[in-house]
Amino acid sequence: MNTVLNFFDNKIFKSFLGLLLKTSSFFATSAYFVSAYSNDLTTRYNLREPASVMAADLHTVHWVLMGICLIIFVVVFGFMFYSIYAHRKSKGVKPADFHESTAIEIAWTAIPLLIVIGIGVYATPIVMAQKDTTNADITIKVTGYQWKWGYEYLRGEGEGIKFYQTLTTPYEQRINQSPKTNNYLIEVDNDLVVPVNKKIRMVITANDVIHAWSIPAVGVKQDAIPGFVRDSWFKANKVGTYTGQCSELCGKDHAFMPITLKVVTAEDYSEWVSSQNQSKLSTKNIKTDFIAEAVNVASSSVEQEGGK
Ligand SMILES: [Cu+2]
Repeated sequence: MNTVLNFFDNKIFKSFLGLLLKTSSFFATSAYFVSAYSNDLTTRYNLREPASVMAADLHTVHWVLMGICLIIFVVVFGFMFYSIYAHRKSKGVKPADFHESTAIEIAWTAIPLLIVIGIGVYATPIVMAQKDTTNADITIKVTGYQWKWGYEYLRGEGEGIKFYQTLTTPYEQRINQSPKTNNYLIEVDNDLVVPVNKKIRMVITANDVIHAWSIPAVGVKQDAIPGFVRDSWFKANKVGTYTGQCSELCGKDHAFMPITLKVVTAEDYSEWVSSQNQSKLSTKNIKTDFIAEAVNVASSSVEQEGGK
């Protein structure tokens, strides 16, 4: 025990503490960490700008944990490099000789354990909140296919709407035969449209292999597993278009099945729903027209054949 007390009292430890203070104040005042903490960095370096409370919470957890990791990193490596430098053999330093210090062993078991428990207590409520899919305003089933997404509005306003979401970036852009646009590999034929400030429950599954449905801006990432149904939810609090990618390696076109979520106002959403229902009716009409036409052609050709 005495060794430990002497250790904390000695010159090396004190100068190490000084070095530690200097390093941490450098990091604390650096523009990078200030802007990272206030989430002002461009999305190029930071996480996507949050568009839901859940995503904002996840950002905070991310930066708090990064902070804890940084402190541990600076303490451990700072101590190590300082010791190596200040007590080098060429200065004639004799290594200290002490073994089996109960106090130190208890400390290096208890401190990490407390850190881990602390992180658990802090992060668990946020993880649990991600699983709470009750009281949703709209329920949408999403199915992963090689290599596109299928959507089906199961409950709430828009019930019955069904469509596929496929990449529209031309193949020529992928093979560098035409210039790439800003929406390269994130543009799709049909956006997933949802109203702002409504709880959307996503029922997630797959048809062939494991995919993962993810929109970072609203804080959702969930594996889509064939034969299983998983669910997740989000409540976007900003109107806008948010993109994501299939996040589970699913085959040769894994990189070419983006997800595009369009968050609109309640009025725009109602308008979208009625336009979808209209187009569904008209495709039904086209289908019936087409069948009638085919029957006509067939019967007329039969008549002609018969006439010969
Ligand atoms: Cu996939």
